[in-house]
Amino acid sequence: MSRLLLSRRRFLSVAGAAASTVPLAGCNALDALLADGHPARGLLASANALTYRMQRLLIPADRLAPEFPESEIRQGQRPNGSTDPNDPAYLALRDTAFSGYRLSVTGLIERPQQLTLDELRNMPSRTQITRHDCVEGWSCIAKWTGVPLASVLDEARVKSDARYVVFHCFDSMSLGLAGSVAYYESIDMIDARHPQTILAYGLNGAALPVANGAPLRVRIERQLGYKMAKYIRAIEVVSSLAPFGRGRGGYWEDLGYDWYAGI
Ligand SMILES: Nc1nc2c(c(=O)[nH]1)N[C@H]1C(S)=C(S)[C@@H](COP(=O)(O)O)O[C@H]1N2
Ligand SMILES: [Mo]
Repeated sequence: MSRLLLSRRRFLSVAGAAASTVPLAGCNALDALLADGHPARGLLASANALTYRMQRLLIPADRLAPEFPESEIRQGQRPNGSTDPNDPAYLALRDTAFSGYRLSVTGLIERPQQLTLDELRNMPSRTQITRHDCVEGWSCIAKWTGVPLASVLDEARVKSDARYVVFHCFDSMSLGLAGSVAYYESIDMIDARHPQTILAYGLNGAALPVANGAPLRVRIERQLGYKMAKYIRAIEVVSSLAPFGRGRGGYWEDLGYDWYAGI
């Protein structure tokens, strides 16, 4: 048994070493190596596909990320990325304490939903104290409260051809001269149904602050920080990621980050 575990770890670290040719540039920095058309790109993309397949193959789908006692919460959750969106639709909702907010759930489901915050808060909730790891090299332990994404998906009745859940956000990100695009992210159905994957509306015992993604942000505890979309406007269940952005599954992925950011 221990031999099996050892070789599994070894195997993962080999897969990880291949994938880690992707430099861990910060959330704010991009590397020319990752630019479109660079020959390293295809290699990096296939290293990520390998990591993804290996982790999915070798790690049980429902393995939990570590959870911590209250005493480990040393500071507030450090806000990062967008912290104060100024998109008009967002500002209008924020100014009314999000009373007009509706989470739209669409795509490959039988029952499209428009959920208010009260409806989300009235569903069974989960609270977890977990560590958030950002590619910039910092981490934070915080307590998150929200509704399991699996419950929302069950209400919506997911169709059998569903493969991914896409999160559409309110905040737009600058692409320099190319203008701006809305932040978006995506995960597979395994992470979507993972018991610790929650749509969080609470942080450290209070309402989720604007800086951390109010009114709703996702927690995907076995992946890196950039996967955890804040300011969620809509959830779309899909069979392909090709139609969104540049087709790589997320704002940062379209700029070169790994789609599968498993930790
Ligand atoms: N909508 C949106 N979600 C986002 C981001 C963002 O800029 N916009 N930044 C990501 C990154 S890089 C990190 S580390 C976390 C930061 O979450 P926090 O502000 O609660 O620490 O949110 C992620 N989700
Ligand atoms: Mo991050």
